[in-house]
Amino acid sequence: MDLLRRLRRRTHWRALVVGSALFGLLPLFAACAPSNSIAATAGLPTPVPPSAVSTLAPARPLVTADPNAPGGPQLTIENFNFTPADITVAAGTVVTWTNNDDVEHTVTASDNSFGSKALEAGDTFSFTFSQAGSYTYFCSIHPFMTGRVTVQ
Ligand SMILES: [Cu+2]
Repeated sequence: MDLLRRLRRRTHWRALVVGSALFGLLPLFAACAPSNSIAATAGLPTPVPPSAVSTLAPARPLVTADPNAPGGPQLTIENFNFTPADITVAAGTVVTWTNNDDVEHTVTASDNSFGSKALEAGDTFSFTFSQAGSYTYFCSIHPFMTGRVTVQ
């Protein structure tokens, strides 16, 4: 009887040692595991990869340009937006874009019928829309930036 009790006690002791050893190793395994996620910093929004951002429509301020302005409507590129993003003009109108951002942008037609070089801060690009139609364009550096000129 005494032997059996001693044996049981030893088994309990062994289980305790093995158990604590395993649990003690757990944080080590967790620390060694490759971390694919970036923890959000307190107070900051969770980071979103650029590929996800490009699927979102950028916020567009409700600003209009005078389509009949002398010399043609003046559009701006500001805060990664073409402003206004949508404009309707008469055939033969010269449309001018001015880059007001500190980063380069382009004005690139979706059908490649017109296109600017990389516009630095303050640079302008003008195009004469002589044919009626709907012309969508984007920035080739930031393809989520889109706009449209409708020519009547
Ligand atoms: Cu751009």
